[in-house]
Amino acid sequence: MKTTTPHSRSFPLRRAVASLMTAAVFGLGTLSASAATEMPPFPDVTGDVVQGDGNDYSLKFNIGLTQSSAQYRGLEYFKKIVEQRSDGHIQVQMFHSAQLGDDLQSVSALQAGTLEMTSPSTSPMVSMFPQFAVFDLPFLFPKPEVADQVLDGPIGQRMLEEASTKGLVAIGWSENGYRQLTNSKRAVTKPADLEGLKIRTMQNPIHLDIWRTLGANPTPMSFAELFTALEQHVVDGQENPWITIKSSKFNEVQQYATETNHVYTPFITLVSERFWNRLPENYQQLLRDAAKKMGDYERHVSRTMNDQIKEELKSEGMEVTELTPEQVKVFQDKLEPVYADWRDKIGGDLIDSIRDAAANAE
Ligand code: KDG
Repeated sequence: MKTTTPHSRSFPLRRAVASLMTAAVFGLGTLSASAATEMPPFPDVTGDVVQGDGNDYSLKFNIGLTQSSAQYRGLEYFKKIVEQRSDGHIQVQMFHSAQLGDDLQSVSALQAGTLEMTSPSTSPMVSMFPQFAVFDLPFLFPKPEVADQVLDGPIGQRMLEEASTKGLVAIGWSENGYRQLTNSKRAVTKPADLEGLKIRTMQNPIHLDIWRTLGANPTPMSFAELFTALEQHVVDGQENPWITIKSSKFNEVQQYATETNHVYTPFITLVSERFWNRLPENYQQLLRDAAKKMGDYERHVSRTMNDQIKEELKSEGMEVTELTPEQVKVFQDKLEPVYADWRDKIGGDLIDSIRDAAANAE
């Protein structure tokens, strides 16, 4: 187990000055994480201009994470592809930080036809699509390649088809990522350290089950309310990927982090069926192509940034605990009952097919 706490508390001021200077030099838009850690460059937009029906279309795409997230970077690339390959006949307006609502509000807005696109986490949508719960099982995806195999393979394709209902059209996957625990009370190296800690979870029954089984006191809450709840100590901790901890500034209200990698969360790219049905087929295919390219690039950004950002969080004063394989095993063993609880509801075949994929990827 490794613990690092190198820096003094005056860091935010020095950092702000440094970022301002960097932003001045490179004229970068956002002043947050990207100033410190460069996002991989956008791939060139390839493919011919797609013929439409002569009409112009504008689509609003709303996400819950900030402008400094890998998700927003992916969305910027999506906008480039769609606008360039539609020769400007489709205009994409980007909204971040739940400006037009959180995940569930955005999904409802798609169904109502007041919003055209969004990319929620699968976790809050388990009540609508129970099969998504498989992604919330702890330690099911030992490495990102297994997630890619599942999402880009028959299982992922079938889930997109099954989720293309209830006023929604599901056209692609991207990555929220591997989740890490943070809290404001103490370093956590074993389940016993979670005793009495109030942990915020996504609005998802398996995540509640996970943290209850580990001995913590879980509270479901929308992501849009999380920073304030941490800042006001309504909850002691939360769990999200490193890039979200940084881009949402959780490290400014959380002193301790434990690298648990306990769940891999995907984003699913959704379109309002009302908007979709107005589009000519060529433009429907263009959105599918762009969603695929956005997903591939966004995963690349997320994975490229992950370790860099963990090191940055350490250098910014966060006490990061990196568990040994033996310590991870203690969490895994403690969570085995979660599999027993959810196997039948999710479907043993689906779980076993992913476990097989994981075993073959070893
Ligand atoms: O829109 C952001 C959400 O997708 C959110 O679910 C992110 O991982 C998340 C969380 O913890 O809520």
